[in-house]
Amino acid sequence: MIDPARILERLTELGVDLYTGVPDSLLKEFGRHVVAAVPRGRHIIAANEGASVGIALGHYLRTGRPALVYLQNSGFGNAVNPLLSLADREVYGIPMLLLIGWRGQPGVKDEPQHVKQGRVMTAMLDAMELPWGVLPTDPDEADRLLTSAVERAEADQTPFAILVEKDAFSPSAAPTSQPDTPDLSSREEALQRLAEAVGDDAIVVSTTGMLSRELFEHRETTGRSGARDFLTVGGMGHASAIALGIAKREPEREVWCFDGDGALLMHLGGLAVIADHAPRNYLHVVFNNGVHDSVGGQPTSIGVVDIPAIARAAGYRSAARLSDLADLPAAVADMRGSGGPALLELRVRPGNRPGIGRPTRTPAESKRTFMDAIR
Ligand SMILES: Cc1ncc(C[n+]2csc(CCOP(=O)(O)OP(=O)(O)O)c2C)c(N)n1
Repeated sequence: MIDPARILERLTELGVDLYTGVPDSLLKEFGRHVVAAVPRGRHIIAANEGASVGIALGHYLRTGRPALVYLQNSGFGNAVNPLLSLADREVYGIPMLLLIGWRGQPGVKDEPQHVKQGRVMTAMLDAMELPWGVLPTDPDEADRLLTSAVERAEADQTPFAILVEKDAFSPSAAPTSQPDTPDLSSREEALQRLAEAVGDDAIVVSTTGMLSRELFEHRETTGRSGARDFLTVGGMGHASAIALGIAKREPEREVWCFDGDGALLMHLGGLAVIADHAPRNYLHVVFNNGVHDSVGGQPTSIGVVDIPAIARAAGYRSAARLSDLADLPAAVADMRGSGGPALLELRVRPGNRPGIGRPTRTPAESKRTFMDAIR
């Protein structure tokens, strides 16, 4: 295993002085170290992976130095467009390092949504004609790879990808800094109370990460089938669009999207399209814990955002914020009363109960059950 501090030191020696990306569970220890050790002026957690390529590109234009972009391979698709149509050596030719958490690496057991992306990862890099390597777990070899990656990126004016395998990093010595929010409920408790207030007849589209796992577990422990839940296990940021697609063709039932703040920011433009097109049965709840909780608790930029104000400005019929779960039934009644698209920001604290289960149905089974249950 490699100490994240050592990687950061080596990158600094190599002249890499901007860090940007979207957090990943495999890069959790590296990310924790970057949050603690790199000053805010040199570390930008981006809304999505494509935006972090943009930030790295801008940084290079002004400084002539490569930035490091970190991401989970789930988010590589978001980065493909700016990589190929801007940073590529046949376009502007922008040196940068891509540090990619390799979920679903062949031979390593992982969740269904990671298996295909993991398997095609190196073929995608080859097809894109990007130079790449796998981060060695021996620290000296890792140093050598980083050195040659920066040299190659600069000599060939190209992004260089470094794949990171599971458990490559040793735990960072950096302290975890989480927002201090003792008065707020946990996401799990808020979710359970919301699920009860929403009732069993509605359709629920839940966002990527822990929230979907918590919803699945809640349905199991309360003896519900969860048949009308669609768990957005991959495609982070798209739960609200999926809910829109369903709601457009759903004449009777309510369609609820249970979203996260990181996921909301990832494709924030969707709010305007929802406001423009969603029918009255579209009801949107954002569980705002201020962080990417599911992959290690790194902050999102939601702290500077007034979510209800943004929703209203985008054209939602109503929007509100709630911190005390005692007010939840009234808030749900208000959303129903105003009609959708309506948004509720639910302030919750970061963190999850250890040992939350994972969906036991395959995605294909869930799809069939869901389609049968809502037809
Ligand atoms: C496109 C993409 N990028 C990154 C990830 C990794 N990832 C999974 S969950 C998650 C955090 C989600 O944060 P948020 O929406 O705020 O929900 P929370 O985990 O805080 O409940 C991330 C970054 C992913 N699955 N897909």
